[in-house]
Amino acid sequence: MPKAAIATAVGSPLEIVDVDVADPKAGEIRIQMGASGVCHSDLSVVNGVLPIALPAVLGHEGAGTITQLGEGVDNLSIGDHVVVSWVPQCGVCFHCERDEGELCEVGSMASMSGGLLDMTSRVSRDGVPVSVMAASGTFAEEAIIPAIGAVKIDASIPLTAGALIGCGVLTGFGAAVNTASIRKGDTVVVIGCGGVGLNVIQGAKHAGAERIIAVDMVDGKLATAKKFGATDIVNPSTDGDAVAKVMELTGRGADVAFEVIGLGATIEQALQMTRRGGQAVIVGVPSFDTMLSINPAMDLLVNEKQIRGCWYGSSNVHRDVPMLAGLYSSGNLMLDELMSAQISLDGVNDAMANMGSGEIARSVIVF
Ligand code: PAD
Ligand code: ZN
Repeated sequence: MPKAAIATAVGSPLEIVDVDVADPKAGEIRIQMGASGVCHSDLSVVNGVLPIALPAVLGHEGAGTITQLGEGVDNLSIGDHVVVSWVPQCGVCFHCERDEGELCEVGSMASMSGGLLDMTSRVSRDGVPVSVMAASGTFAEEAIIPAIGAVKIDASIPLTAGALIGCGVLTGFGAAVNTASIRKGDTVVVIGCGGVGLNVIQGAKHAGAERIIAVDMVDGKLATAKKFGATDIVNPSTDGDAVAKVMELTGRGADVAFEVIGLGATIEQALQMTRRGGQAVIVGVPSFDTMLSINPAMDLLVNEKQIRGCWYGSSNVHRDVPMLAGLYSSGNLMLDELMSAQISLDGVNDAMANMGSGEIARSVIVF
């Protein structure tokens, strides 16, 4: 029986248990998980910030090897290495046709349901169904996922690197390259320099940003941010108010400010740090009852600022995963540097507890 890390109640540590994983239905595949990153969104389920039906196998940043094909899957083969997409993308719905794959109608419903495309999960424990996070559930030795949620990568790419692409990189890099409108020479601010924020930084650099101001409360995170391309660093716990500091550094504010934490206060800061005519991009996931205090007349009208959300880096995974894997292969995407610790499935609770540490960018479970 495969082992999986499941959340049973909000506020309780994940339990490592044996689970049953049924055969893939039509249009699904079984994968043997090779690696899974530990993302803040997993911790947000444990904290109750992200509501999903429990018990549930957590994990949504994974890559593995296909071991079984459900009926009708003819574009993938047993033995293929695949990155798991936590929004399965059908390619033909209203949103996919408009290059908004991250909003795929079929995949979004599944992603929120705790199950797969038919809203049911293939995982159970002692006969009781167990949900899977985001149509994936990558904290498990085996998973059944929709075939449209799998993207083949070259076997030369380590599955650890593939896993990181699956959430943190697609989201962060995509926030800079797809969601935001960064122009060559722009000044950007990235508030929150964890696993996702570091990828916003490397994406912003790739998009041609000249000045990248990293904001974080932990010096170790800021030191890593510099390695990923930050040109300036601000630690509000020692440098004082982050908005004032960014204004002092930039004169008029940033062309684009990204919030990559998930707090109302820092989202408001991102908007305040944005220059007239600039853009604030929300990447961090706040609790669902968070409300903002913004001044529509001044900020949105007179100063013509834009505020927009970023779901999954506005990524078309079938296009962007191979593109990112290619950048990694050619030495133009830092993935090995992102993986600060390789752990076993048993270490997942410690990894979540250590997420705030300055030494950790991303912990990766290796199966
Ligand atoms: P992380 O815990 O690795 O990083 C968060 C960073 O924020 C850490 O470096 C903290 O030190 C820093 N931080 C916390 N509070 C403050 C503060 N008040 N001021 C400045 N810095 C602070 O998380 P992550 O990078 O894995 O995820 C970041 C967020 O992105 C989180 O909310 C997660 O749920 C969200 C996310 N969104 C999507 C999406 O599609 N939009 C996808 C994946 C993750
Ligand atoms: Zn994630």
